[in-house]
Amino acid sequence: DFEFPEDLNCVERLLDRHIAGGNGNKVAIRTFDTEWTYKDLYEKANQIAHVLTENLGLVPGNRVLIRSANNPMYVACWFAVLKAGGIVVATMPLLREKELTVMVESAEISHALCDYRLEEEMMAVKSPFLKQVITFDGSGKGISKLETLMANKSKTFNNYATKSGSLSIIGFTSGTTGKPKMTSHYHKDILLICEAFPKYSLQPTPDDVFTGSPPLGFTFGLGGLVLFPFYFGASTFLIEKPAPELLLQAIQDYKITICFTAPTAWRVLTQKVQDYDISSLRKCVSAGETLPVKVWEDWYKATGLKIIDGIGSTEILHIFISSNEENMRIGATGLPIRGYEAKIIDADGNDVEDGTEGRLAVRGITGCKYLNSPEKQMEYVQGGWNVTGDIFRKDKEGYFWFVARGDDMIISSGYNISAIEVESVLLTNENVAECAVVGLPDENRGMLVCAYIVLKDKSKACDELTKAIQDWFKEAAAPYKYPREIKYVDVLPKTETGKIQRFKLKNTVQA
Ligand code: 3SK
Repeated sequence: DFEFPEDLNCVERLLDRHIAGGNGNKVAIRTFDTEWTYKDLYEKANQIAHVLTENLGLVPGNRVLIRSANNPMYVACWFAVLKAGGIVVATMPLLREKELTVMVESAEISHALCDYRLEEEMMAVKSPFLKQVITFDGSGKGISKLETLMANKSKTFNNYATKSGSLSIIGFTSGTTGKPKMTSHYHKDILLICEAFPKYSLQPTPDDVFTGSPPLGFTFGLGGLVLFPFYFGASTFLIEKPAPELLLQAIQDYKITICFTAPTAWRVLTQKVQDYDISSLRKCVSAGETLPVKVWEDWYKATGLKIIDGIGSTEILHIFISSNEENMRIGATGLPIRGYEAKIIDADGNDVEDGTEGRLAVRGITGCKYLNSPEKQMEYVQGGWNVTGDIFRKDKEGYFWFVARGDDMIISSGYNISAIEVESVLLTNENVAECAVVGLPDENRGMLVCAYIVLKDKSKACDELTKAIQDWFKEAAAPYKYPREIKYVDVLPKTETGKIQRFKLKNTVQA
């Protein structure tokens, strides 16, 4: 299953094959407003590929930025760039001029395809690398520059003859540490991940309908909402602004069978799900952050469905540890999936005994290939193993249990305290809507546990409530873990993929 020919353009497997196989009339993408068949998608991708090569001077190997929310034109542009031999650099729609400039300069981006509704920040980017910025209409209602140029182009295109080891995409890490890195993946990697997580955990069929909230600029979303559905000849439902109510509406009205989203969204979906008929749903996938047991249990009680947790990374491309309904252990992230091995190592890179906490290392069919950063590459890949920043432990049966992000351990008075664990306890308090826990420097204890809390009712914030939460915490978990400092905030800083940016909280406090 993991063998692909040397001559390979991944678009042939994901898209063109369905046309050649007579499935062109099958729906590939739906939104609340529109419906595209595989033939529609194929023809539009071909026309865009013509525009790129004939009007915009794209040559194979050029890097092309795509800036858009999740919509059908985004997907057509993604396929078109690869058909033309370009390399896709997908971005999150909310990025600002400064962040876009960093990407353009570091990835040497020559072309940008941008939804006209997001053009202001894109047009402000000034870089000698960027030769062409062209807008399209992701809303599908009007017409923009790209659509005008597409109008008289042929609906067929001879794909550029890439190799299985040609670069296909460049992904920027989401910046939880504040410093984005450039990861790269080959054409074969795009197909390899389709043989891994979906076959292990989802067993997709052409009848499946995928949906979810992650942006396509995040490889979790790219896999779950484009690569997996199309690899298996299924269809995808895209939502530009995936509020929980819209996800539930889509599941009900469009008979969604597989949904990808993050733990925070699963929590909110649980509170609203009783108002919808979600009987079509058969697989629920969570990644991006560790899934609290309470979220899993509440969703299971409300729906009878077991959320499949998983951990992946932009470096590896998609999920590498997960589970399926047969082997799931509640609270564990799971087992290495087909195509991957994982182990726990200590700070010197030595294997540790089962049950001991340490750094998670993984190797398999895909792996980290940082661009322009040999030092970072040597740091991340040691002896063939990709050493993630996450702290896990493995039990005797081989299950991996999340402990903390590598940088989320708080060492206070000699105790190792997981910020994530303190957060998951706090989340079970009736007053707490959201929280983030960080360690602050402290003369006596080395570090002090500090919780930033978003209250369900912010008018309740007062010293008495702080004392009540602290006393309650000491009953709910080991007292040494209790947050000695509590700060009430209206919102928590998050990346666009929903990860809490704890480093920002630490920086605010130290400043
Ligand atoms: O954050 C994750 O767990 C993840 C999952 C799938 C693909 C990519 C990432 C970063």
